[in-house]
Amino acid sequence: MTTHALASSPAEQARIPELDRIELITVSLPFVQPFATSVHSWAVKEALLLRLESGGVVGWGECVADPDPYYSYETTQTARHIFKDFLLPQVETGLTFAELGQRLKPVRGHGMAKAMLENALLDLVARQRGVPLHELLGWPSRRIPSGISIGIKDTIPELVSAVEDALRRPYHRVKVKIMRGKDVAWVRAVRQAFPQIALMADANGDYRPEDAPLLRELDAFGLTMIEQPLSFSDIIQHAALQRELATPLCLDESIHDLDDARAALSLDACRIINIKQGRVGGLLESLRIAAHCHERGIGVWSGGMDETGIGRAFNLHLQAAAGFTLPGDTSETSRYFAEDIVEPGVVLSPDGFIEMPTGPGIGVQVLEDRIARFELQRERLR
Ligand code: OSB
Ligand code: MG
Repeated sequence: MTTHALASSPAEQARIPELDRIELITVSLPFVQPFATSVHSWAVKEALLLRLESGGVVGWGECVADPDPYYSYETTQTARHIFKDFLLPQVETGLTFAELGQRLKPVRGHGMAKAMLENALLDLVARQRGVPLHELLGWPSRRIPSGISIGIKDTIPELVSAVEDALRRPYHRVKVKIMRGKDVAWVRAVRQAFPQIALMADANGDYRPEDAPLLRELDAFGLTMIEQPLSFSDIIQHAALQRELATPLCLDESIHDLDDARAALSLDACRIINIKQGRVGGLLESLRIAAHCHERGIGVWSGGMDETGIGRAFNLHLQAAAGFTLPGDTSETSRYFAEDIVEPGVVLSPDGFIEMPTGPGIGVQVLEDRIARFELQRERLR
């Protein structure tokens, strides 16, 4: 298949229906346990949701931005501002998704706000047609191999026991967060306890180029990859680091769109890309990045942003596409929330796979009464 055939989704030519009602809703869901990266620890999931109504059909989108800028410069407030003042004014009945994408191009960055809009429109159109989202995207259903991302812990035994719990489910790959001071000894302990598992580490940009000798010590543990060891803004230094390491590097925060992915690959800055549809401007740009990587033999996988069940469902449908061969970060709902805002939640089969939702659109039922209970703010725009 050519890049074009792989990248060009039937959804590009789908048309935007007349929107009768548009609402932005901010919800806050308590996490079962806090989630910590090298940068910050989150005890709740605050998410901006977009609810679109057309002819009695409702479509949902979720913005993956946090209320704070500790993963990305985008926040729930910047996404609200960009959506209301710059994205929504470009939406017109009858435009194709490809045309809408072109209209949104002049808005620099703000991929999380753009993804929320595209998600809600795609869910709406798929529901109106009565087809599952993966079908609108052009891919048949498949079972998704699941991985898990384990946050920074206080002690090494706590980390080892969290990995042990994950393997009992069983997840297909375990990612552990690392940071300066919680790295080589921590990964060594996990590797010694579980010599055979697919294991990787994610630093969320905590290291500097001069830490290369320390990071090279991780080569001893046969990691599938090291994710985003250096700054979110630095592709060049990742290229230099990749030359020093045997372990493949994976970029997350550094990749905001197809152009970033092209730059990273032409510089050999990584051998794997973590595609978060919510970070790169949506599902259609994700498919373009996946196709570009697939053609070059570069592995991709779907990351996560601890989404509610709405965003998690979008991540699942994306993984129907070719190229998503590595297990992603889509984990079971019960790992994040005691109560979610959709039904059914994500559960692993006994062999560690997730079944693709089968209903129209994202294929899960959005529980509006639950949303009302977790709601911080609701703003009607139309
Ligand atoms: O770096 O991949 C990351 C969660 C929030 C912000 C950044 C990251 C993550 C995760 C968890 O690793 C992914 C998930 O379980 O959804
Ligand atoms: Mg990451």
